[in-house]
Amino acid sequence: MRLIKTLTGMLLATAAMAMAAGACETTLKSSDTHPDGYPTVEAVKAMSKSLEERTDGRLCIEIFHSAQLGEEKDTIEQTQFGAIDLNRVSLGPFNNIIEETQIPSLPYIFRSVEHMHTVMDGPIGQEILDAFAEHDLIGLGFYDGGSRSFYNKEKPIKSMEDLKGMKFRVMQSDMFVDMVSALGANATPLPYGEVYSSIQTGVIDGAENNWPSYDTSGHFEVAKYYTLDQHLIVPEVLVMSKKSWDKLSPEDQVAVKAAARDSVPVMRELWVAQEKKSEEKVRAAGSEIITDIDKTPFIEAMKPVYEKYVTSEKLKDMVARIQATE
Ligand code: GTR
Repeated sequence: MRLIKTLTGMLLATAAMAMAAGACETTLKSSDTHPDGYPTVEAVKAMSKSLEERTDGRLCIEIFHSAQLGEEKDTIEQTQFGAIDLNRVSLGPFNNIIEETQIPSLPYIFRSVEHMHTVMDGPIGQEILDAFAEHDLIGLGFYDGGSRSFYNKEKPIKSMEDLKGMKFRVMQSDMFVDMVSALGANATPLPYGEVYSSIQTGVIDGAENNWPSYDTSGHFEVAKYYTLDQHLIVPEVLVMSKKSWDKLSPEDQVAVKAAARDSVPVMRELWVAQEKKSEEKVRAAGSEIITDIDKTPFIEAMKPVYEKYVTSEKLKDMVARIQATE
């Protein structure tokens, strides 16, 4: 009797330890380029918790943050092959693969973050998520990426004139290369992890990103002039490998979608707080923030980008519907 009691006690203790470690029957592997604590990473942790609850412990997620599984472009390929189950990425690196993702990535397409939310939470967002299916991926939901602006190490940029001839890193998307060219500057597409040293060594003068990335990447240390021209409000996306998806029961597929949905409000709340925290940090560290900038010439300069990328009737219609969304 005593032996049984001891054994039962040991089993319970092991189970408790396993629960504490977040163990579950099947652990899905998820990638993120950002460090632990970043809103996207924390949101996927919230998703894991919800998923574990919704599936009675059948599924949970382990997050490989800080680009442990590679840079975004490579991890997208690995997700398509099924070597990575889940991936949290910007829509930018999908632009060359899935044309629908170019639309919410167009410069100045959204009037505000609220406008972006209304569009991406509605039927247009769903059409874009559905477009992933033809590319061995399942689109699960959108996260926020704030608005992206230029920063550089040379000088305060106060107008489009000041951008002339400067070299900026962009995400690996042809459309972003054209966007920078249309502004009179030169673009170099590079993986995120190479930006810091490329600015430091002068391969590029700067890059463009949102407050939290400008902060947590440390780019503010090497590029102190940040001009809030807000040329992009690119949503971020959470995708699952179609290969991993197909292994799940229909019931668990429903749970994955629901858990992803549960994580969106968590992400949005964390995002707002992080933007504020990052802004305070980089200002205190001595970054010079240029807010007084006329965006009109920037918006006008984007016409050739729209002409080059918004070509089919389907994409033109999507742009028109976004512009008509209140
Ligand atoms: C960040 C985004 C990342 C990555 C990075 C970049 O804002 O959250 O997913 O795309 O920008 O510029 O590569």
